[in-house]
Amino acid sequence: MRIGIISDLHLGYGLGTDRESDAYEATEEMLEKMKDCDAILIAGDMFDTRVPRTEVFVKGMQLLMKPMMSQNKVRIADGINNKKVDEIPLIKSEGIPVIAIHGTHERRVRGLLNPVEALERAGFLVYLHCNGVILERDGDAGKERVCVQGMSGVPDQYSESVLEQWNPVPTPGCFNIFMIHQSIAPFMYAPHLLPVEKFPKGFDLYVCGHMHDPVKTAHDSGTLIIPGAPVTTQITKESANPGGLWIVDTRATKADQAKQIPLESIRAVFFRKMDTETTGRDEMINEINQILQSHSQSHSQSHSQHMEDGKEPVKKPIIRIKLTGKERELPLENIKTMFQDRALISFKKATEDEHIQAKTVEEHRLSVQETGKKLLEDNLREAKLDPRIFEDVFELILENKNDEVIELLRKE
Ligand SMILES: [Mn+2]
Repeated sequence: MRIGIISDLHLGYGLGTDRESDAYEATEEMLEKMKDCDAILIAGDMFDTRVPRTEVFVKGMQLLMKPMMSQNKVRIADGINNKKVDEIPLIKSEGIPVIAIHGTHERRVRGLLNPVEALERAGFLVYLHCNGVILERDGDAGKERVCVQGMSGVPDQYSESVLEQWNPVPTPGCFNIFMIHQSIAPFMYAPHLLPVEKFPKGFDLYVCGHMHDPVKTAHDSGTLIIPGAPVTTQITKESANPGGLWIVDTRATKADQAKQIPLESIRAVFFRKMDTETTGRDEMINEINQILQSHSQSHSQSHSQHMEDGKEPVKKPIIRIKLTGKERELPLENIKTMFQDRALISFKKATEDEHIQAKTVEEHRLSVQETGKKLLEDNLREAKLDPRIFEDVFELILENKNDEVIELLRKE
């Protein structure tokens, strides 16, 4: 079987900014490129928020119509660990099955429906959390079976124990896929990491959502893929590899099994450090011009007839400049305006708080909800309560579940 694998789509990311359609366009391109796949896996963070706006949610549904409405020979034959196959209401059973887990951005307090779970109830996909399904297809070489088991995102401090308790094992006679959405060592740094060595043994393919930089490596006797994010949500590195679409051919040899497919709809990202002591306004403008020149050259090589074809014009690249050295008055707004038709430029001052720095200027505009969340987090910290519960507390408050808030705080 040919399995298309994507992750961290973050639909709804950059709402109200120049980048608001980036996630949709990348997802649309990836789904188009998966139209002859037998199944599609989404390894979490399909949406950017746990309760997407209706506009974003319906966009997600419209995107999923494409695989749902195509023809396919694969059927979902069986469930693993209490996944009841006949209870999955897939809209059109001949469509390409989409199998998804929820990510950290979509996780909700126990008892509240998360958006990926909601899509399963509406018939758009199969949702997994500590369970799995077996896909079956008749081919020239006989029946082929692929088993997909998934664990949705849980708070990092519980990831090891949840996985241990679930303890998935490969299904005999199948190509076995294990899918997870967590902070995994050694692929990222976070206070609580799940070491990759704790993954269950014997799977043919390991798929990890959450990390946004793509990776392909060997693991145990199989292959490990981090699909990565097709939209850049954090720009902090000199060179960021865009994530995106991977296609796995279960019949190919291990070396040829997984391939990343290049995407055209992804916005180019450039990151530069500039020392304010040696770089003035003119040097900055020069550097930006150079970036734009090399960008348009490399772009005209790969998509020569783009503009002439009357297709979409090339997306403005993101240029992020980190200012180091002593703080100095520089006409930053002026430079941004100067290039506004050619690039999305943002500056990051050395003195800014690290946490906020990782976002672009547009993203700084916190929504009312985010501001409320921040206030609550600070208050909980001051009251010497575990700030890790703040997200749950905040969500329960939003849902008017006051008794449950009190119960949660009492437990602490
Ligand atoms: Mn993500």
